[in-house]
Amino acid sequence: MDGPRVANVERITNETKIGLTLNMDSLGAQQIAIDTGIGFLDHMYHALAKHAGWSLTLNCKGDLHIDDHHTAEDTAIALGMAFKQALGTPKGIKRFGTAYCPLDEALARSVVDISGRPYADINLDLRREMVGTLSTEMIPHVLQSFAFGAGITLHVDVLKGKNDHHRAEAAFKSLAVAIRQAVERTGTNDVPSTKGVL
Ligand SMILES: [Mn+2]
Repeated sequence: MDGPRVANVERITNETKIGLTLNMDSLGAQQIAIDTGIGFLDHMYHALAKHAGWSLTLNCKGDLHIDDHHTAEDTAIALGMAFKQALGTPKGIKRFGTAYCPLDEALARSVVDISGRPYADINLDLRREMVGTLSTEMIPHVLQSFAFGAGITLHVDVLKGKNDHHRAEAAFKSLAVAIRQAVERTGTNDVPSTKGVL
C-alpha cells in the first residue's frame, strides 16, 4: 500500500499570498479549513474537498479591495498545482471519472481525465451577478483555472436547476466525486495510457 498523496504549495504574488496543504488520501479522517476571504468560494472549496475525500487547508490573503478576481483565480491555480504535485506520476490510478450530483432541483455532471493535457469546457449557465461576495462569472473561471493548474481534462455541465447557489454547488460536488473516482488506486503500477506515459 502506497502512502498518502500529499502536497504543500505556497504561492505568493503582488496580488495574492496563498498557503495550501492537500492530502488526497484522508477519507475517514478529513480536516478541512478554508479561508480565502470570499465566503461562497470557501463554501465551494469545502464541498470539493469534502466529497473528494481530501484534507485541505487553504489560506489566501488577496487584494479583495480591488475585487474577487485574483483571489478566486489564484486559489484555483494553487489548488490545481497542489493536486498535480500530490498525484505525482499518474500511475496505478483509474484515470477517468464521471459523476452526476444533484442538489435539490439542480443537477450537475462532471467528467474528468487525468490526462496531463489541460482542457476545460465549463457550462454552468449562472444567471445572477453575484452569489454572496463571489461574482458568478468567476465560478466557471475557478473550475477552468483548477483544470489548467492540475493539467487535467475537465467537462462540467449543469443540466438543470433554478437556484444559482444550488447550480454552482452541484457542479463542485460532481467534480469532487468524479475526481475521487479518477484518482482511485487500481493496486497496479500501470500507466493508464496506450502511449505508456501521461
Ligand atoms: Mn450550499
